[in-house]
Amino acid sequence: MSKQSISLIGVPTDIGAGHRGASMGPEALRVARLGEKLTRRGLQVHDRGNLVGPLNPWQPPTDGYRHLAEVAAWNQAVFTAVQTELAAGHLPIMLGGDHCLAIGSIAAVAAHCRAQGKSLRVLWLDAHSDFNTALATPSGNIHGMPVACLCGNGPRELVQIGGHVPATSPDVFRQIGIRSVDDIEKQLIRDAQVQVFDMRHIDENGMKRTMELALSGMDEDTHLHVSFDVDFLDPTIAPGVGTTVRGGPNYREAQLCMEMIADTGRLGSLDIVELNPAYDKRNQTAKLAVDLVESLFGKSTLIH
Ligand code: Z70
Ligand code: MN
Ligand code: MN
Ligand code: MN
Repeated sequence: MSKQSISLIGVPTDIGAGHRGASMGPEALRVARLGEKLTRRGLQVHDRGNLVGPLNPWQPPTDGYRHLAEVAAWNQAVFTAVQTELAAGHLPIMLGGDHCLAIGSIAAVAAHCRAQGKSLRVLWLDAHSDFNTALATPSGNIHGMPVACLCGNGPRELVQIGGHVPATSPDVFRQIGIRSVDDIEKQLIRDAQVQVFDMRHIDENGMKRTMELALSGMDEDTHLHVSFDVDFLDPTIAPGVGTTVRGGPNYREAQLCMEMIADTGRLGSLDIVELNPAYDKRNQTAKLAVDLVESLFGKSTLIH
């Protein structure tokens, strides 16, 4: 078998977020040597550089959305870039950037799966469900809405990215680490029957059982996409995010989560999002994210 080809795609945006600074995430991940670490794991790594898009105008929301036109422009670029990499047989890694970029990346992955007759599974590692709508959102920040948009519940400009409406459906998602969901958003999650493994589930069942459940039902035709919001992690180990929410997975739980995903051999694409160097200390959160991504690509402490 030839070397797996990885394409790093920088998406320097904080256009969908409520705090500035996630736009510095791609460079922080490079400074933490993400590319070199994956190369050392025997992967062929191409760094495609950064996508370009509109600057952050830092405006209040209008009609329930903040920066809608700019979010759409960024995601159109993400969609095209991911589509290109998947068509070339490469595994795209988004270096975010705020979580709104998952609209474009997962729309492209879903289109690829439809064309290839593959089934899609999305692991959404996050403190938040990101299932808000214009009516439900307390903030207007679109990084709180990508899952809803991908399921067809959102503005035309975002729901139509990729051309197929809806891009995908709630049944492909497994959300892990969830501990901050708004009231109306909770009802939307229930109505859509999104499978959520929240922190209570992890506390009661352990990360091992949680991941067995979240990864069950996949086969050799499954494309696994991981959308890794760094605020998934407990803020004591990962302070470098815009919104910290206490009570997240600790270092060992996060490692096991990544190792069990690696063991499936099905990983086909990845978003690393919401890393915010403006809130970090000596790039420690970027280094931790890189450490975890190495595990996601098979680095293991196991001897046998
Ligand atoms: C809240 C909202 C959010 C971060 C997503 C928070 C959304 N549910 N925050 N990711 N960091 O405003 O929609
Ligand atoms: Mn190549
Ligand atoms: Mn998120
Ligand atoms: Mn989050």
